[in-house]
Amino acid sequence: MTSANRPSLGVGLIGYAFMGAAHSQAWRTAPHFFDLPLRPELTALAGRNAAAVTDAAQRLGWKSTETDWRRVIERDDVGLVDVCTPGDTHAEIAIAALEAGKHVLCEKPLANTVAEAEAMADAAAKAAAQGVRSMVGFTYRRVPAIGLARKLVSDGRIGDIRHVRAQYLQDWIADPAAPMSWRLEKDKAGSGALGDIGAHIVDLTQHITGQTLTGVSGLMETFVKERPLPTETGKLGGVGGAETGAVTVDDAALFLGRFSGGALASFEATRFALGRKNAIRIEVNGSAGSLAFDFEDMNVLEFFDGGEPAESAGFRRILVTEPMHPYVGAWWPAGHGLGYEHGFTHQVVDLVTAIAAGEDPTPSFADGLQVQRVLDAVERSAANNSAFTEI
Ligand code: SOE
Repeated sequence: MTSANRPSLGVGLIGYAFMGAAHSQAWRTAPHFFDLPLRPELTALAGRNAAAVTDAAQRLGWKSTETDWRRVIERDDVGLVDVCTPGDTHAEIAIAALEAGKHVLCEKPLANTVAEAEAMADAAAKAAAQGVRSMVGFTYRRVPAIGLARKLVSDGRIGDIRHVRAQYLQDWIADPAAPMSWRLEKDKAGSGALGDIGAHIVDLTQHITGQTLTGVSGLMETFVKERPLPTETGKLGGVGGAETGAVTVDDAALFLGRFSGGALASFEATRFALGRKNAIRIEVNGSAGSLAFDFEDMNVLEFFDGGEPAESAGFRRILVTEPMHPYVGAWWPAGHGLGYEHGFTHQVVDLVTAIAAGEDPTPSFADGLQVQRVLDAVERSAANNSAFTEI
């Protein structure tokens, strides 16, 4: 069968800002580089402002628009709903879509509260029994170097894991004049650095190690409590005016954790690490070796093999661009490298492949709920003088 006569999968995307644009390019690109069992159609894009959503649909390649997400779910030509809205609407949209028999891809963090995430995971389990699939968008799992890190751990190359050290460092609001955005409002985002970027390093470290966090001790801070209201919005940030609004989420969240296999972990999620733009740094130390990753050098994984003679042992830089590395064979010759957007494309590939195979993709809504429980435990710990809080 040629890709043109594969069965189609109509996609309805809700939201078209930063994440909507990233998902749009993934839906457009995936079938051109990967041999997908279903042919994604960019069927409908939803947003509340008719003129803005029409403009976005033209730019991003969507065939039609809706101004009410409910209409997308009602459409017979939509088989999958992709939720790229702020967290306060994830539960309502995703549950309605699953109940209508639509597969769902939902941006991270899964929800704003554990209760919402539980309701979503319940809806996903009921839908799965009817063959309806769901996935939460922890897209960095699909960076080839992260896939290789997970493989090296599961192949035993690191041995028993003793330490996990994870940081997600950004600086886009380090300037107190940086304007308000929905990401700084608790009602819309649930939490700040903790949920937006801390959620990624919780998911990534659990994914790489194959273990889960069992307890945490946290510290959270909001350094700038009042910011200019935006007169213009950008992908992140924008332009501030004279009026101000209250920041109701954390600017930084730090926590210690214990993993189910006995490893001790430290986590740091901040939007105030001046000069660090999107530095996801993960280091794992085991009894047989160590691994280190930094997203700002995302095509590289560092590996220290503890079995090598001390005289010549040292961290080696593995350029993760060989055709046998995860996903890489579909792209460019060795050494040419991938970027941020490729993780989203790989996410579409894995989701569509699972749907066609009648399998549940990962990370599931249950995985998203487990991350939500970690975030909630960090918040409770921070509110209780960093008391160790079980998950
Ligand atoms: C903003 O902090 C953000 O866009 C996150 O929301 C994304 O999940 C992350 O990939 C990049 O930073």
